[in-house]
Amino acid sequence: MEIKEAYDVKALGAKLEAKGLDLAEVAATIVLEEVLEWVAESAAKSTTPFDDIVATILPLVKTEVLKQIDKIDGEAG
Ligand SMILES: [Ca+2]
Repeated sequence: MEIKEAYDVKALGAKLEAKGLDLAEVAATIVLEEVLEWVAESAAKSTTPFDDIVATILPLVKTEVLKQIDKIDGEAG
């Protein structure tokens, strides 16, 4: 992709993507992992037992959301 204007971030993204650096999916995966870890740690520290129940299904949630994240670039993997 040719740069049409100075410091065209979209063009840079396309160049990186062409080299296999899928930033959108990578970033989304990092955010998901950190958020789920944060929720699990919070559930363990909080006094309410209800979020502990939610925490037990987080691995399942993670699997499902990762499938959706993989669709961001329209390609498997
Ligand atoms: Ca993908």
